Amino acid sequence: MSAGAGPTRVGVTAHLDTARTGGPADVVGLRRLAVDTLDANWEHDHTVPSRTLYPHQWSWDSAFIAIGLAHVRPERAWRELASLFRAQWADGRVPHIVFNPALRVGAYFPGPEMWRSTNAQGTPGVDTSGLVQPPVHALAALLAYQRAPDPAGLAALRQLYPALVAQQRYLADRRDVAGDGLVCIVHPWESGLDNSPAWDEPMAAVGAEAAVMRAYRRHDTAHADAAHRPTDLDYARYLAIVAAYRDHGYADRGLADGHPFLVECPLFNAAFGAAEHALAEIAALVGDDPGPHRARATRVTEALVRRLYDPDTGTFQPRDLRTDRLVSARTVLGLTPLILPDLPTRQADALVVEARSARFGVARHMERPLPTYDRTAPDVEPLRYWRGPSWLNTGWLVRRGLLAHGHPDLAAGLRRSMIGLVAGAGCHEYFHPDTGVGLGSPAFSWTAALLLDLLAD
Ligand code: 2M8
Repeated sequence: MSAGAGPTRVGVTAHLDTARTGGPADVVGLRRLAVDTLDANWEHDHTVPSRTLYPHQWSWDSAFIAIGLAHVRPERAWRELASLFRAQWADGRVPHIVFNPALRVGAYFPGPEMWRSTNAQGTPGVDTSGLVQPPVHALAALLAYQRAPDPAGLAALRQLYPALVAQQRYLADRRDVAGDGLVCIVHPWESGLDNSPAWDEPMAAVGAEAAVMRAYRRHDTAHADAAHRPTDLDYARYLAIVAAYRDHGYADRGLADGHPFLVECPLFNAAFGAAEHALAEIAALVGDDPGPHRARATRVTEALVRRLYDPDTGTFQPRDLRTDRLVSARTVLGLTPLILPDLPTRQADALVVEARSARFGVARHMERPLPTYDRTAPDVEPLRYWRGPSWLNTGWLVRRGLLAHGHPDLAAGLRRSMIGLVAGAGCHEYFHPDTGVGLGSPAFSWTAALLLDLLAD
């Protein structure tokens, strides 16, 4: 572990109490910390998620970051989104990583030499990955404008609108592998929750051996504790899936005929539907017709309920298209369809029950932070990345959903708990779901950005 990247040991009770005092000094200090973190991670036209672990530009990170920047540096919020969309491919896909050419080879693994994006059709002039991430960008653009509604913001929104529409069109036209109105992800990295237990079942079918990793040098384990990161076997499988997609020219035709990972993810599709709701509002602001966006949003919600809602467990589950079965692990992914304002009451109520259960513990006065995985599961791993720890972006999404469905008291509890995490441990990448100890990068951009948003609300 590199200097300064170690866990910060602060008792959860102490920092929740700090946040509960909520005095102006706390808020001023926290805001300062968040702004300093974002300033330190700013890189000419975008913000890196972390200087050490993730030194390039990441897609959904930039969306969350723009929401926070809008509170303090609105001009940067628009530059953040504009730089990401400059790397959009001709087919509309927004790549999940945009590589900074100024960085040395090996600054991140897997780098451009693995992706070889410029060999594919219709790619921009910069090296990128060929995958996508949850399309939270239209929502981010709308929120950025609402948080700083000035003429420059409106002009930026107008400029971004066609690119946001093209992003949705790519997902709808090229990634509806099952033809059921939902987007299929072709790699766990596309979910953003890379090694979530939700992917264990589909990943088990991907042929690879941990030994493959001896041929490569992982970058992440040089900067973070290997026990907190995905395993070598996970990485070997990640690379096998990247190679399969890349060698297919990143073409989406024929994916159903053998691509090793094909999954419909509830969070990804909730973001896809929320994007149409946001685009309807943006359309009204920029003088376009909101009607088609509203109609598409309705269809996405219907498809999510039809295909991914599991009435037996009362939550949403990913569907593995290779087996046509819902996966069984209960993760925070299942709660995120709450962000859809038109989610039917039956499903919304069931998700609130799930959120309040001992598995996730959302409450007016939360005893512990929201985990990313059922904390009662025998295989929960409180230190390992997306297999238990608490992350601010998933909490922020669930909180939005609770507000959208009339649960301000639960939303307030979740907000306090998230602010308490940062008050106690700093702008860490993720946090221990029992103790609140800070884990991963100690200066992580979306934690800082979403904290700013929570403080302002
Ligand atoms: C993590 O993912 C990257 C691969 O994309 C990695 O592990 O190297 C995830 O937490 C993802 O959600 C996030 O966007 C990215 C950068 O913060 O890091």
